[in-house]
Amino acid sequence: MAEFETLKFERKDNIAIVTVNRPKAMNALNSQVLDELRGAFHEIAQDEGIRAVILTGEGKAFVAGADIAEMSKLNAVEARAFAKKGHAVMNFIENIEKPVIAAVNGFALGGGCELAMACDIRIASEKAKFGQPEVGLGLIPGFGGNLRLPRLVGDGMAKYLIYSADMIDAAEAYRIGLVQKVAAPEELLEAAEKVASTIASKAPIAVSLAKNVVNNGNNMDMKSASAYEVNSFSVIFDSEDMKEGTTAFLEKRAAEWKNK
Ligand code: CO8
Repeated sequence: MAEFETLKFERKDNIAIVTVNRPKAMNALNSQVLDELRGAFHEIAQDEGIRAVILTGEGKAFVAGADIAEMSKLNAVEARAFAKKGHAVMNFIENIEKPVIAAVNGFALGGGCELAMACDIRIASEKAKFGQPEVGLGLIPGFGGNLRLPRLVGDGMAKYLIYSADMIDAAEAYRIGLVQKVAAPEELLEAAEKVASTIASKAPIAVSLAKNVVNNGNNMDMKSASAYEVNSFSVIFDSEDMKEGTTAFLEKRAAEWKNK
């Protein structure tokens, strides 16, 4: 596995665990972290043995945003390049054909909340805090927050959070549907690993196809999305794993997946 300066990249059986590791700067996303995240997720995308991914942060923060020190010096052309780099990373994570779980251990602010939202599922520590503080800095969200937050929690709540820059705790994030589970801080990774292993025990080809249909379906009108689901559903009937899953059920035994 590749080595990184700002990330820890580990493997536990068929689960990859990526930890943003810049705790002195609250894991803020500078260009190097964004480049390394892209590198790690490219490696994960190509590794057939990895069935699920956990993304977390070292120390008090998940990620406390884009790096304000780096950003404060940018002109418009450089800011565009930085925003494009951030979007490329978020889009890559969002569309990688493996489930990605954010284990939000602490502050997920600005670009950090945007990074968590690019993941498929968010599990939060009771200590986690979420927010889009950009307007308080004279900025607007720039790594997809204006786009993903309304899709996850609805326009009204997203606008409230973005315009007010209010920070919310894990319980409120759960209440509004921004996170799917809350765990005690010391049990967060265990909770994320449990969800990751449950998903990893299902047919990988089916999980990745479901991800593809949910993601693409979200960006289509209902009629096109319906046709897309019908076609995707039928394609899987030519997979070995569909035959294995249904046969194993009928033979009352556990399925053995081949990812084919
Ligand atoms: N960028 C750079 N450094 C940071 C960041 C950040 N986002 N957050 C924290 N740090 C640094 C602090 O400057 C401090 O450094 P030092 O020790 O050298 O003084 C160190 O991390 C520790 O932070 P604090 O002392 O502030 O720790 P606290 O526990 O008191 O507070 C907070 C923790 C609440 C997380 C606080 O640090 C904070 O409010 N951070 C900033 C949060 C924020 O505003 N994030 C949004 C940034 S903007 C953004 O993400 C836009 C995304 C789109 C970009 C588009 C590009 C064009």
